[in-house]
Amino acid sequence: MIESPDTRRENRIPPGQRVTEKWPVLQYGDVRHVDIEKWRFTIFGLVEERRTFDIEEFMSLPRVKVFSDIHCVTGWSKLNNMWEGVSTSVIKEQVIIRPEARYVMVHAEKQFTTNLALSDFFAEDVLFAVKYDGNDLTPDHGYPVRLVVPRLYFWKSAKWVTGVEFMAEDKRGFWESHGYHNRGDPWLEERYS
Ligand SMILES: Nc1nc2c(c(=O)[nH]1)N[C@H]1C(S)=C(S)[C@@H](COP(=O)(O)O)O[C@H]1N2
Ligand SMILES: [Mo]
Repeated sequence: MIESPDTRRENRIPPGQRVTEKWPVLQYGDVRHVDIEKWRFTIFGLVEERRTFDIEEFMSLPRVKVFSDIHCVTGWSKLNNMWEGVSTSVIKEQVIIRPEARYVMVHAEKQFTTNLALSDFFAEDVLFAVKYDGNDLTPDHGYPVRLVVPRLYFWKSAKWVTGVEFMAEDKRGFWESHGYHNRGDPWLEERYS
């Protein structure tokens, strides 16, 4: 099990955040209901050969558990979350990434995107989660697969993920081009830009 380093801070609540016990559901538009038979996960962009996984192939990749806190830019934080899924380090082993690649765009259903620097994407506590607290994700929290980036605001944690694109230049994702910060470190209050 990997403990996100932020969970070991003496003060776990970033500035301007309040703790909630509930788990709010937030996204642009409606909850997506993914047809599991048609779902695919594609690794593309600056890779030697793109790879596509169907649900069975994705679910048979090695798993990791990550313990982390959630910080939403709207002001709520939810502590002590246990995720299980595929570490981004496992994704890295599935392809040969070209040396020019420095950023990723994570893609989700209905054209949702979010961008990350490679160093944030490959941090040890980042995973494509398939389970929360031992159960499959529910549709409203991203079933079948969501990204979890514990050390950045939760809008980076794309629900209903369909793939990841490696890029040489940074490009803003959905919320990042609608006024949110490009990176989103909650400890620096990188909320809007
Ligand atoms: N596909 C998709 N993922 C998304 C979003 C979205 O609009 N679409 N919104 C983000 C935002 S702003 C937040 S706060 C979290 C909320 O996740 P939750 O509903 O599981 O709490 O999902 C993130 N992931
Ligand atoms: Mo959000």
